[in-house]
Amino acid sequence: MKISFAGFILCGLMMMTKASCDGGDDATCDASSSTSCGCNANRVDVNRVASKRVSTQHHGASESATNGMVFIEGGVFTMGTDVPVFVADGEAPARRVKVHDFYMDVHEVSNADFRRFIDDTNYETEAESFGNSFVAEYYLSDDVKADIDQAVEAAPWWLPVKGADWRHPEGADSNLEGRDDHPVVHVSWNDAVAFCAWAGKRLPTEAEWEFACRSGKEDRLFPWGNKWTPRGAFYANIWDSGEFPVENGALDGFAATCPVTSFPASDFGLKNMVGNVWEWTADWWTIRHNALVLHEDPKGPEEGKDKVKKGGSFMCTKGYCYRYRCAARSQNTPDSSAHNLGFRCAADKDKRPSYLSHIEL
Ligand SMILES: [Cu+2]
Repeated sequence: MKISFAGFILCGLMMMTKASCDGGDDATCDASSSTSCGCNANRVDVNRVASKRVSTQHHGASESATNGMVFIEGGVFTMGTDVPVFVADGEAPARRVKVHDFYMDVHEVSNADFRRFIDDTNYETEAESFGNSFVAEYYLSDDVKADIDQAVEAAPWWLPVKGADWRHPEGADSNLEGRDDHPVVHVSWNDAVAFCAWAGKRLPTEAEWEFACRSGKEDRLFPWGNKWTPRGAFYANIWDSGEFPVENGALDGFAATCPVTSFPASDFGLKNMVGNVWEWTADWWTIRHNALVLHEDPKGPEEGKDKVKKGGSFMCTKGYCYRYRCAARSQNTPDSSAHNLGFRCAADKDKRPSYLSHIEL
């Protein structure tokens, strides 16, 4: 069985730093807690990644095979923040960034969309080939939990669950019934790249993603502003109440994923940019940024170990993992997959495939 436990050792260590972030003002969360496993569950043996890629040729995608996209007019914006919550995540410094026009998926890629890709290509996701993926204990049945090895049981809430993959989000005894319009999860960065290529799209760069998230607003935490629930309304799906990771109040209506069509769209017409599931971006991870120059369509480092993910997920909580902000970021190895990690695609202005009309799910 190919399960790597190193990630859990990391998680275990990070657990010990949890207290520094709990309960208090998040702006004081110290650097050591920034890689908390609330956000990360990495595969460690990255060697297996390169062997499996589908053809990047776009074949068979039809009008109904993809989410709708919105045209996003480029511009200059402030990326990152000078008031970082997680210093070690490289949220700071704020720097001026220019992005050119592009298209962005309105929604996170849904299970229905992903199924079209699989039916068309017979692509096998990395979670399927590894035979497991990461799910938090809170979401598992007793049967599934009983089947998890002792060594893992002793670790924190992220568990490598046998048989967990995009069709079985909570392990072998789960399925997608009633969740066609939920975001696909347990997709690695490599899987996401394969899907986007099939759809004639690509992953957004981190800069594009954050520009899209901010939807024209400067110096705001969320796509809609600074208040989490303006006038008492919910705009996104996080672990909003209850003691993480054992009690989930789900005041926003969802303890796990929600339909990708849920909640109001941003001023740019995008849904669930923060919360619901983490979204892969194209960029390699770095925490070093130069605030002295204007960056034009930055694409991140040439190489790296981890890929950047943005937006936070249904598992993010303010007291523990306040990463459902546009400036927040986290990282995973490109072969990693998890219950709260999905993606959406972007496309170049001049490469917009003809079938990408505005289709609502
Ligand atoms: Cu988080």
